[in-house]
Amino acid sequence: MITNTELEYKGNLYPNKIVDFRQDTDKLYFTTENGVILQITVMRNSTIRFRYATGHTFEPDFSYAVSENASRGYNRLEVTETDSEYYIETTRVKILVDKASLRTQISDLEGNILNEDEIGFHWEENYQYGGNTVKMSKITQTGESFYGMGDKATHLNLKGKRVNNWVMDQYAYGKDQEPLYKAIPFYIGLNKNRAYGIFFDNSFRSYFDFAHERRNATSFWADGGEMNYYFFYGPEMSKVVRLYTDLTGTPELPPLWALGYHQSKWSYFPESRVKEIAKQFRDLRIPCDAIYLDIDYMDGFRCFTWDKNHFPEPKRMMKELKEDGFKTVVMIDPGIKIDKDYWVYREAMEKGYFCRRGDGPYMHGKVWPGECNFPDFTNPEVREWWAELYKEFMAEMGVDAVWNDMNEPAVMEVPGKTAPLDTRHNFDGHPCTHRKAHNIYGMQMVRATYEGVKKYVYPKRPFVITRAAFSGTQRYASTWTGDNVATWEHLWIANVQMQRMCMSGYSFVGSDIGGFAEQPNGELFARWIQLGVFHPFCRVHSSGDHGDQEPWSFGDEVTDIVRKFIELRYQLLPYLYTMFYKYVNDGIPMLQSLVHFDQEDNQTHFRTDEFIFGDHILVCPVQEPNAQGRRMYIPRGKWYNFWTEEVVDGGLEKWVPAELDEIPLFIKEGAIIPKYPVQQYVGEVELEELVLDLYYKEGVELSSVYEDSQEGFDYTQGKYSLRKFKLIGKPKQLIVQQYKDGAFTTPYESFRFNLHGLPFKIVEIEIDNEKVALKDLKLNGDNSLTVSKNFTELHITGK
Ligand code: MIG
Repeated sequence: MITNTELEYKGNLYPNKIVDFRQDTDKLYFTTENGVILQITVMRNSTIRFRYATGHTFEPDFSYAVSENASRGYNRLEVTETDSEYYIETTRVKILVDKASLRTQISDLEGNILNEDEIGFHWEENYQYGGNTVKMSKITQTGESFYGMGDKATHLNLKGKRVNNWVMDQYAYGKDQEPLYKAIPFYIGLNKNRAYGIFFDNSFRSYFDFAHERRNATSFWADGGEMNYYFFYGPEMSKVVRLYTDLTGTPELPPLWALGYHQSKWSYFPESRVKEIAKQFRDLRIPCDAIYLDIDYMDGFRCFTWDKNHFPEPKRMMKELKEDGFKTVVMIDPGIKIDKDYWVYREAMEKGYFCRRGDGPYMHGKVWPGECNFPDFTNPEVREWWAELYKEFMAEMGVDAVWNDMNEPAVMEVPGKTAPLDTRHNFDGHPCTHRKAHNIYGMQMVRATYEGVKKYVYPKRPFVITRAAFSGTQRYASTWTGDNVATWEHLWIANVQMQRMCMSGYSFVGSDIGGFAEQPNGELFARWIQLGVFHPFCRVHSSGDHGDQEPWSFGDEVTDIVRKFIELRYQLLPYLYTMFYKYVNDGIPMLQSLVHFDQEDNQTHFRTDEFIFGDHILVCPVQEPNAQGRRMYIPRGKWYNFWTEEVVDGGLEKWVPAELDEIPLFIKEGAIIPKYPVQQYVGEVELEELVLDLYYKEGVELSSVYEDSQEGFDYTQGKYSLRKFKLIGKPKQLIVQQYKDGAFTTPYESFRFNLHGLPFKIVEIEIDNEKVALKDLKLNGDNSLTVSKNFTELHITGK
């Protein structure tokens, strides 16, 4: 028997033939006979937006992901028409729209196909919730590879995988587990040395299939909303990443201390324990800039309160920590304890700021404080209120920074471990249920936190950390990869996740070094620290029930190794800060996977372990126990082994020794690496010189150093110092040119050049056309010389 319901179900629906075309400046509208409208917007020469409506109507155009500061503008937009197709051309791409099917095909101007609809846009009506399941399928090219997608704990190259985006608290997740804490629906395709990117700006649960279900098709779809995606063209992968990052934004520069080493635990309390940890760092001379207070500092897990027994005088405690060079970072969760005597709860109730269920009652759920209500951070008024809650903490008590946890939101003991799907949200004036708001809920929470922290730590810079994130969250906060495990496999996962996040526009990221759940042995902890000091955010954090996880918890040998690597990080701070500056200003990822570094070399397409820290340092973690080294791929070019100074020719796999106190580390030839002295915390030591480790190369190489006052906002008024160095190496001569920009005066007067790999003996030195007698030079031993920081051209001649 055929029932009515079965008759109504229409299955997949497809656009049919185009009956109308209209252009409105940069927007082109193609309407089909059956009421589908394709809107193509030329955002930039290489950034094109595709948006599809069914039933002749678009939703209001609104996005949490796209940055207000995204660049716009193009140099050419031409539309032509044949009997069967429309063609749209910019200076970089050509888009074909098929009149009979609405399918599109994008090629470069030489006609090489970059990306092509297979079935293209199609949809299914959603009878339960209304709206559509919106779908897109593209042809997968033979040899095509896929990258990106945020925090997926799987092979860097996504070909053959299916993933989905629904931010989730995933305690002790495993390799390939899906979904995790972040939703970043952005991928990069690479085929025949041409890279493009697709960002599906849809906050509903979304799915991506990279030639998994069908070998020749890549598809993506979402449970609701619109088919709304941006296409970016390279051909360089680095350009695709920059275009995506420009669209979704970058953060401001953090205070430099945020790039130091941070120590956390669930939880350090009472005050005496916090002090004891801090003292150990100083006694053992292990640099550390921040100490974290997890949920137990609160009074009964009530946000914005203190447990008076464990922390009787938080203001004094934080002041004393500060005097000793420690910043205090405290946790704030979204769940507000239902307690009529608790002011935050009362205020939110009075103002109607808590989320409600479909039929009206408040949404409640159990978290650490017991039964809680949850503020609707998608309401701008709620965000303003939340920001103000930080006033006392930051401005009066002296809290330095905040981490937001559990903001997926994570809810205990309920199916789905989050808010029920009928929970209602304001969505900045576009009311909806949790189905649409879930993936951006944590982002809006941390956005409000960022606004509050920024306002009340002023004139200092805000530093905020979030666990949940959607595309664009990088504008507000740094992030960590959640509750990982102290296993070797998780060391592999951490390495892949950091690279993937960096490729997905989100560079300020780190893992819980050593693992959150369970306990590492000394060897695993040492190997993880060696990797973690090369991650943009560097913090040890672990759960309370699995033993101690401080640098000194694993015996003297490991303590020394940990100190050595944390010291190296502090020496590299100017290099790391320059990486951050480039990320903020140009969208350049702080870590580059090898495929991002050299996409022309097919050998890089399936590599996961090796990566480039910034643009000149090659790192490859040791990821198994009892290793005395490992095989790794050295990318093309010449590289100096950091430990031995031996020069190797890349483009090959190589065994690299690395006992427990070393990690395979290489410096690209020609690099000039700036270094600060070891300090116990940022700002401890007055800088007397800037060390520049120069690695000779025959040929030309560019390096730069960005500096400013490390805190505050002077840098936005031109008070920064950007030095660009051009190294020109010849068989018997080395030339270094310096171009300086910005009005910041660095505290030191001179550079100390350490010249590595110089193939000649120095006989003459000229600075800005003046010969310097060798006897007048401050030569600090072999090939190390001190030069005024103001030079513009240095000639070192040899024989
Ligand atoms: O349900 O605050 O990922 O870093 O230590 C666990 C306690 C809640 C999860 C976070 C973790 C944090 C822990 N939190």
